[in-house]
Amino acid sequence: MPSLLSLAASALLLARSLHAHFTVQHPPIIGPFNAEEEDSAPCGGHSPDLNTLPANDFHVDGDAIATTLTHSQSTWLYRVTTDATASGNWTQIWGIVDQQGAGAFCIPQISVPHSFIGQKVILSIVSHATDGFLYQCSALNFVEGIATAPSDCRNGSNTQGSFSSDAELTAMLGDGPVGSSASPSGSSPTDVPSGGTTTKPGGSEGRGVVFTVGLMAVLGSVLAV
Ligand SMILES: [Cu+2]
Repeated sequence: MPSLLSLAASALLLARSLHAHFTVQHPPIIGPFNAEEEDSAPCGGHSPDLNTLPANDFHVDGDAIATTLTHSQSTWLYRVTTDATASGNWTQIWGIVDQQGAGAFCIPQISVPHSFIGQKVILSIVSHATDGFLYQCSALNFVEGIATAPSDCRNGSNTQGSFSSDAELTAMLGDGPVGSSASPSGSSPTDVPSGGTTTKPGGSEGRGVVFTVGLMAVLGSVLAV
């Protein structure tokens, strides 16, 4: 007969594994997904090798990143590197986004400079939420053109996004730290922005358009620096 302690331990394990932090629907991740390792930089517990990984086409004039968050708030960093083992040299490909509300969250048309065409990279998606920093990766081939947003690019009825800033996330660019080992306890990792445009999901299609137009302006300023 199992002891009370082992029952409690099992329950705790189950609760932990059910708490997925965040998952990625598009593009396909370097997997398998492991919630227990998701706080391990830069790829949620995986040690990628660009030389052997199959890569997914990502269109430079617009392609989607779709995630699902179990927390009620996160800021997001989307960064890429040509470093084969994802050990540094990170470039930001989109502005820092603040997500309010748990659930599906998709940026339908992320665009990058044409100079990226032909590059094979590791995309690292970093979430900064209430329990710290979380990571997932995907291997990408940047290709010409624009993609139609996949069917799994959608937004929950409760989620909204706006541009924000997050000094701890931007510190992970360039040859800064690949990830943060900062303990989530003690500090308050969530800074709710006071300014910026906020788009409300009034149907995923309309929202996508608003988001894209707003992001274009910010992308220009980010990449012009
Ligand atoms: Cu979490």
